Amino acid sequence: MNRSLAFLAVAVVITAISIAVLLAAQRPTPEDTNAVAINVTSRQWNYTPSEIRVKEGQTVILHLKSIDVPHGFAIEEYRVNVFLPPGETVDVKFIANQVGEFQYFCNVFCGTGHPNHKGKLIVEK
Ligand SMILES: [Cu+2]
Repeated sequence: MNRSLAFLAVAVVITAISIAVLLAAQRPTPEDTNAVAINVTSRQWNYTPSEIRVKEGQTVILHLKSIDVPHGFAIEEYRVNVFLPPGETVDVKFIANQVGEFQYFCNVFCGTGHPNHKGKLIVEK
């Protein structure tokens, strides 16, 4: 009896920990109304969308996905630099606190069109 109660208690604790870990591992979601989430697809040799326009101060969440070969995604001014394994979604989050136009580009050699694999982030006042 005591043994099964102990077993039950352990099972409950393990379940609770598992749920907590799963919740913590979930992708970031817009936690304020000032946040914007954008799906970005990467392929040889462009990003869709090729232009991202946000407002100064917005929290920007990008859900990045390569649909063919390994690519990268970088925005130097925002210290964004991630690797995109094909088929996986990689999330990036930053606050658009610099106004202007910034290039996002692929920094993983992905074929002959690699040098032109880029897009534009526009942060407006
Ligand atoms: Cu690329």
